[in-house]
Amino acid sequence: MFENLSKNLEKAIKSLKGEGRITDINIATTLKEIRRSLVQADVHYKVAKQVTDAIKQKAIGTNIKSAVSPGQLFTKLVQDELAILMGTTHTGIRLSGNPAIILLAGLQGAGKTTLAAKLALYYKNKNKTPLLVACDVYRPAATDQLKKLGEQLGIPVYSEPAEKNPCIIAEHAIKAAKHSLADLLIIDTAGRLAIDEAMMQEITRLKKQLQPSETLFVVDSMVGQEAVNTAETFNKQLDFDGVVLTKLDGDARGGVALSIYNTINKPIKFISTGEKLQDLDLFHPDRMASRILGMGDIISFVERAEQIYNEEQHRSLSQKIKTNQFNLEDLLEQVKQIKKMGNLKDMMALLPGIGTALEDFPMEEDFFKNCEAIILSMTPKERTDPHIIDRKRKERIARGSGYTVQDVNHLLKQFDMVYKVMKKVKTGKSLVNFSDLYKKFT
Ligand SMILES: Nc1nc2c(ncn2[C@@H]2O[C@H](COP(=O)(O)OP(=O)(O)O)[C@@H](O)[C@H]2O)c(=O)[nH]1
Ligand SMILES: [Mg+2]
Repeated sequence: MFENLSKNLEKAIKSLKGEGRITDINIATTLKEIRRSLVQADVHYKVAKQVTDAIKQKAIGTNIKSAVSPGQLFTKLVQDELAILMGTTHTGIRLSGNPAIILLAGLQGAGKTTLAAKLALYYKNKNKTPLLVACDVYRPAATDQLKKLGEQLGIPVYSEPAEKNPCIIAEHAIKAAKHSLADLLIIDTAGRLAIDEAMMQEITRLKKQLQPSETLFVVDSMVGQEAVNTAETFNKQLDFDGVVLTKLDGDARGGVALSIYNTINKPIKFISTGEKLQDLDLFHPDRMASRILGMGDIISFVERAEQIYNEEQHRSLSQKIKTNQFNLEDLLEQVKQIKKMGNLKDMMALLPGIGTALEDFPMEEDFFKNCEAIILSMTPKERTDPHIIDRKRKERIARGSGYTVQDVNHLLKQFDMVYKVMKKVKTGKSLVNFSDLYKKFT
């Protein structure tokens, strides 16, 4: 996410690292580089200038304590300014009313239907009982898409194929929710390729009728500056509550995330970072800022991991890592858990330190498929003590799992690498114990 921006900002700040103190002169180049990085990321140059002016003012006025290098101080100042630009702190989602209603709006292809399903999953995991509502009445395929997603998640979808008025469908959906004891309606609506009057009227009517507790504007972050303009138009008409940025896993440059709050003064509430239904995070400006500066976003990682792991598992895993007893059985368990969390590389990127430690680690999806089958063909003894696996055992395991000896070797080599990373992490800042981490950062 925002790789170029991160790289450029890091480079800009690095150029300052050697300096003993901050002066007007020695930060001039760094500030220019920061401004340039922001503009390259598609941030309006006026906004970029505003950011660097603020950083300059604070930097010049700060006494550097001996414990902090100018580079560190500068990183902190840039981080703070980026966070301010994106809204400073997280703005919560309000779910009031019974059922509570979330209305989604945005152009076609923005990711509304996908988001509807992601939100339903997100709130189901928080013990809500969601009902998805198909109000895109123009394309039958849109209802099918939502139904398929609902089926996948085991979450009901309300639709009326014969009804062409989304306001009526929504009204019936409220009755259906009350009847089925659903306490959260998530309403997927129709978008157009570009803004048009009919679409605006329809969504405005829906909002007026439903009085949702959250009206979210969904926008594709890869569209760049144009997305900010679209948000402005929607906001004028609809006065929505917050923004959801989608497709941040793509090659979005970051401009939308950095400019949208500044332009329309509405908070970004969620970010969607992949096609998998788990790829949804609450948006925290401060965390995003530290992530952009390559400092990782541990808290989001922990939050997602927390949905999957339980305390007991944390404890026994971290104990094993501490005592170097992490074995293939644990790896198998980890692989299963990681699969549930979504894309592993993305998850790892959230971790400072681990992200770079695992950079050269070949984590193809195939590895995980092979991994499960191969480990399952091992005896318990082999799983806890992989060193005993000799050529003969490898042949047996290969036969049993339907893979080749080469595959078994590959897996064992990978395990060895994971083992080494675990040891490294253990001796470093111990980032693997999720529960400790969570306590530390919240
Ligand atoms: N990579 C990626 N693809 C996404 C994301 N959100 C949605 N998509 C894809 O974008 C396309 C359009 O999404 P859809 O939900 O149908 O958009 P809608 O027209 O607004 O309902 C689909 O192919 C989705 O799979 C995301 O966060 N990352
Ligand atoms: Mg749709």
